[in-house]
Amino acid sequence: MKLVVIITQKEDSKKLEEALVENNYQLTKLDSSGGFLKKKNYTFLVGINDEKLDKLLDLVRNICNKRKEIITAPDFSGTLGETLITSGTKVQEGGATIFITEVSKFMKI
Ligand code: 2BA
Repeated sequence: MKLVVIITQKEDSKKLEEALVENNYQLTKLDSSGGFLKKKNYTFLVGINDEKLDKLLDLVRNICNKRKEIITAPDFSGTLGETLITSGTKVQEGGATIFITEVSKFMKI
């Protein structure tokens, strides 16, 4: 069994949630935000049997918008380690960030 953690942009989250439910995936949706851009995003926790993983990844691929380059907002500035990040910094966003972990035990009590 796997626990799949999917971080999506707000714009894609509703569609993804609907598609997961339609395709019989059980999920928990958490409000979250990125540490870097501080923008609201959503994190899905999806527990699945291994054979459902490929279909899940296909759904995410089809729904979550492709990664694109954006320029940080004019009022954005801060440090990241020793790097100063200022307005006008280019970063990639969109798509989804996915962690796939092995579940050693699963139970409902
Ligand atoms: P944020 O942390 O707000 O990051 C937004 C985008 O800014 C990232 O997009 C990436 O392109 C850029 N970025 C983030 N940290 C950076 C850094 N240290 N140096 C340069 N650029 C940086 P994505 O990679 O698509 O990430 C989207 C969101 O997914 C992130 O929002 C965060 O909420 C989550 N995420 C991504 N990687 C993660 C990780 N390794 N662990 C936990 N959460 C992660």
